Amino acid sequence: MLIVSLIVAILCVTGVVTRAEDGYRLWLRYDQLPERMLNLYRPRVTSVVVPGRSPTLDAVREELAKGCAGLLGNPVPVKTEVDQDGALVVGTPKSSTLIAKLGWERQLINLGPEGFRIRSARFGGRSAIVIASNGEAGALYGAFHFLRLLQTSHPIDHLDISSSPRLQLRVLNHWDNLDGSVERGYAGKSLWDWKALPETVSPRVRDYARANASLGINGSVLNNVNANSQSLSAEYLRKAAAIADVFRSYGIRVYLSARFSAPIELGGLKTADPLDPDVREWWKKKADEIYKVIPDFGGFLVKANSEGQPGPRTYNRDHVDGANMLAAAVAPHGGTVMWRAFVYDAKPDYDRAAAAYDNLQPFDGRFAPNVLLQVKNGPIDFQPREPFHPLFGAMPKTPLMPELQITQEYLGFSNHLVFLASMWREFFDADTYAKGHGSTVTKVADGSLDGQRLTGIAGVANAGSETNWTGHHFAQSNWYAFGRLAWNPDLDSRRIAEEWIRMTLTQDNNAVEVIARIMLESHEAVVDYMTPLGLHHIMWPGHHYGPAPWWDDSKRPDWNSVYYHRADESGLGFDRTKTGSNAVAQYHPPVRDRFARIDTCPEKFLLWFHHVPWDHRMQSGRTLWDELALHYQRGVDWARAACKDWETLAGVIDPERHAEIAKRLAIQERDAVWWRDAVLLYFQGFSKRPLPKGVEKPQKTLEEYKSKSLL
Ligand code: GCV
Repeated sequence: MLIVSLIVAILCVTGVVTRAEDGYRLWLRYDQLPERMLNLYRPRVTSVVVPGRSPTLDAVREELAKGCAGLLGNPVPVKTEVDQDGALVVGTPKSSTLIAKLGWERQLINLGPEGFRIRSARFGGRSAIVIASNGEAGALYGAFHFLRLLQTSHPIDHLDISSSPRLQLRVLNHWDNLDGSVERGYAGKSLWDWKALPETVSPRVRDYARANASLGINGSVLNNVNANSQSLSAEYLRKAAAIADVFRSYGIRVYLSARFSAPIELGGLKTADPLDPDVREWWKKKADEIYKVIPDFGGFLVKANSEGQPGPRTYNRDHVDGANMLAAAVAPHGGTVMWRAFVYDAKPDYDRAAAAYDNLQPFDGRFAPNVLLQVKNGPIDFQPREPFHPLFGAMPKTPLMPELQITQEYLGFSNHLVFLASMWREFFDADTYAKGHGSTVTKVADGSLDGQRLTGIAGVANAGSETNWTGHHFAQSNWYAFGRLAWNPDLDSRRIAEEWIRMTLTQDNNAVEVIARIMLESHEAVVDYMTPLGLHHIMWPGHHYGPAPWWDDSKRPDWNSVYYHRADESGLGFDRTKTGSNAVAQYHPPVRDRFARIDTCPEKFLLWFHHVPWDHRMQSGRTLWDELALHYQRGVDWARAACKDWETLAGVIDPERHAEIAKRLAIQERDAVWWRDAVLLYFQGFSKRPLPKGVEKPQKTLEEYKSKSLL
């Protein structure tokens, strides 16, 4: 004990252990950098020069002064001119004559109002670093980018960086209810204290905006897609406006989820039929009212005719009628409508995976120009792994906006460490073959495949009222990764992980290596212990935590696990080929053909597309049953190893976060074992085969696993 205390004391003195941390500062900690970097940076960053006054320029100045001073461990004064080497000059050609004189107009125009240029320059013989943009938001993004360079120990002596976002609308979707609860939220209550608003706006709102701006996120939908009409009432609009007032300086627009039946509930109309002139007029007036209090309002997000929500089909109209009516209401103000494609009917013998495509694809080319179709990454519902949604590549005349889920509804809530960048990378890189080889989802999303004028991406937020924002400290990395990929969907997962680790956890090179490995392996590992080989939707119903492959009690067949895995004595998996639902036909031919043949279907999607005999020979030479069991065991082995690896980092990571993360890793290990045992015991009832060598005996009986959920 004495030795341990002594070691910790030495580490503290040498600065290896930082003070205890609660995670509130996210990746914007700005603690002093290691000595080796200070010597390099200090002479190059001596003052901050941000001419001009505006809320955004003030935010830039404040962030840089605070960030640089913290990182460099000495004051970095704010000045009005360049009077020594090492000035950081920031702004737009309008706000700064220094920048105007550089002659960068053309380059800055090409980068757009959100793009930026960071370059080493000289003013009157003095060395400086310029962060310039044609818009103030771009200057802010550039400032955060520069801070990231320092935070990640990037050389800064010969800077020449140009960057602009690949997608226009980079939006977080909050599934936050007006009573403060959050649907699928695992980090406390809503960030928005509706009761206290508009008089009181929590300081967290500003810190949330800063965090988003540091990534380039420029929109936030404040309320749940399962919307309450009240959010559009005059009272709640004033509350939303108070939030928008804080967001504005950080380049973030407020959006609202609109309940389609609001004209009835709020307006007292008899119908919400989108072709009814009174209904159209109501929405137009509502939009006018919103823009009066929120002049830069982004627009509406709509979940219509899905999971009990009202929509145009309630009135025998179609999705185009509904979306275009709302689009017409916000168009005069420059607003957009994000219409969700998450629509699936409960018809007999229907394949849910085919539903969104069947419902929406026929409308390609008919939506108004300010409508985006918001499509989940996969055809079912944010599963640990899904093939890409077949709508990507199937609607060339419609801007498609991917919807990713940052909150871990099906991925162990805020208890499991899963770095989602790897999963999203797989999605972005998927080749739709819509226009031949190389027609990746990225190109559909960034509009380059079909020449879209409007582009966007949405992430279902994982931030809540808990001090560290996301529950699990590592869940912060998924918010971070979403923002980075929204800016540049080509970014490499390792780079994102390493940036986040250095900014958030540690600068220790060995620790960065260990943590990056854990993060990069985590998605595959979680798939291994939850739903390997293409299994999906076998979670406990309702809350979706833990396994319940036996579930068959829900009133809708497609809310039952047995609907998805189709286990019987002959084998396992959902046949989506010609002999089954033929949902595979929704993909373009080379993809379709590869998925449709059992011998060419990637094994990670095998049970998604095929009902496979238990003795089917896998690429490894093993039978399906043995392979499946070994995947589950591999997931458990990884969870155990992650706990051990994490232990070795005590003394490198601050004790507070180290202990909290260790606790959650222990839960993850327990859950992985539970998943393995429950699923294998259940499927063994069909396969009638013994567990292969190397797979541990289950810890409980199947009945015990069935008797209560893991939560
Ligand atoms: C907001 C899934 C979730 C629901 C969610 C829905 C959606 O079904 O379980 O909580 O509702 O997706 O994306 O609309």
